[in-house]
Amino acid sequence: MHLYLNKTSPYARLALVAAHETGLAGALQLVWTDPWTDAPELLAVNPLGKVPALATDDGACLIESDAIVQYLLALSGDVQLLPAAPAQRLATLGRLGLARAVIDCAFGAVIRTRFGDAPDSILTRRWLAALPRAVAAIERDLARQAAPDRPVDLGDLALGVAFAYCDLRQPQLAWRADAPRLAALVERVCQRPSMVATAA
Ligand SMILES: N[C@@H](CCC(=O)N[C@@H](CS)C(=O)NCC(=O)O)C(=O)O
Repeated sequence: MHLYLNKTSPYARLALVAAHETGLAGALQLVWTDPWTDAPELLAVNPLGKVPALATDDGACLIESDAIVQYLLALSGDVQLLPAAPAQRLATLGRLGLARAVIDCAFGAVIRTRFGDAPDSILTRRWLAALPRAVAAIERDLARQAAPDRPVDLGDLALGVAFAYCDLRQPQLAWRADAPRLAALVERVCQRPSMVATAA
């Protein structure tokens, strides 16, 4: 299988982290590409020209990080990262959703500015203003739910990816100040081999 990705994409990183966590990293050939250049080989796999994109050995193409992660979980038979029991699944998906939303806002603000929007444009300000609220919600969620010795799941990995990206691209967020539980979780997640191997 070929995984098209670039170094700093948090979406691509989440897919690659899932590959490491499920033991499938060795089955992937990584194709490093700059999605903004519309490279024909990327467009052949993802007509939208975004990373990550996965091409299977029999020619199927899969786009969108969530879909790629789901496929890797199914392929590996992993049952821990996305627990089946409804209560646990709800908790995992809750963290995953918040993490994905943080990535969308943090990345969206970066990319709008990079492509010429004023840093104080309405959308950029809206997305950046959402980030501290998301941090507070995640901190409340962790206070309510998380058993400290709970196995790491997909929601936790996504939080690690999301806030590592914030550290890289939105350092002014200083999200650790009011979120000790989130800080501890991200610290723990970032020490995992999957995160170390995929650091930008
Ligand atoms: N919803 C997509 C987002 C992917 C995405 O926006 N990737 C960025 C890199 S971080 C990209 O390739 N952008 C190129 C473009 O939008 O043309 C996913 O979850 O995979």
